[in-house]
Amino acid sequence: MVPTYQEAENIVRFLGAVRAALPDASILIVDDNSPDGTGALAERTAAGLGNIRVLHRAAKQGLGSAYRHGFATALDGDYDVVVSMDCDFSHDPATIPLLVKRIEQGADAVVGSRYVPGGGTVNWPVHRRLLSRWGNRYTSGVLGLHIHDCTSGFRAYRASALRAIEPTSTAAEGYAFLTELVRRLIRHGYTVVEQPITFVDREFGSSKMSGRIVAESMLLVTGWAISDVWAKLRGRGTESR
Ligand SMILES: Nc1nc2c(ncn2[C@@H]2O[C@H](COP(=O)(O)OP(=O)(O)O)[C@@H](O)[C@H]2O)c(=O)[nH]1
Ligand SMILES: [Mg+2]
Repeated sequence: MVPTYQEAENIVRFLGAVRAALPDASILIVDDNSPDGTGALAERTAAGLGNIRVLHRAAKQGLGSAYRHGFATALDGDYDVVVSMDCDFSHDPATIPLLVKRIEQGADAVVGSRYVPGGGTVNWPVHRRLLSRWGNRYTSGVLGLHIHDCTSGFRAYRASALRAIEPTSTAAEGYAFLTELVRRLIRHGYTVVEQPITFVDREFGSSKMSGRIVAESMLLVTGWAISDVWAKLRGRGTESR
């Protein structure tokens, strides 16, 4: 499941690379009517490669919304594992089999992680690196999660676990959506593991990240942390009564 917006320079090569990495996988593209024609290019490539579906949405509605739509569509199908990733080659298609293998070995979800030994980022501007590294430190710290890269979109999920946490009932517009899924998986008692990845900044096209998305993530994460503390206090209160 791959959200795309303005990825005309990447989409054709990307679809070929995913097909080469995992020939039997069905590919789902969720495109928000990219003005550069990404959706049409995906359709044309799909006609050649087969087993690729393209969801065409009317307009840019944000990453969270694209993920909700894409996951709902994927979960409607009869799949055992759902993989999500970006289209800009920051996530190496050759790594997909490693993520899937860890699900086969027993994990319920696998997060491709930049912030565990063996993982890293290449060519990312220093402000993005700092923001991501410290944003993730804050997130896992205040939410008490053992995952070091809660905002990585390169993941594999056991379909039954993804279905159980109801991704469509989330609300975030940006990458806080990804943090929310990790939080829900762990709260449901699912096994979430990290697979080290090297995240390489895109060569073509541009990032759609914005200050608004960063602010949303900070606010949501802080709100969840406060509600955790509140729930704990109330829990204690009940016990002592
Ligand atoms: N459908 C859809 N895809 C999006 C949207 N925003 C970003 N994407 C895609 O989501 C992935 C990650 O976005 P990107 O801009 O590379 O984020 P960054 O890696 O954090 O800078 C890429 O495949 C984008 O094309 C959106 O509003 N709608
Ligand atoms: Mg990117």
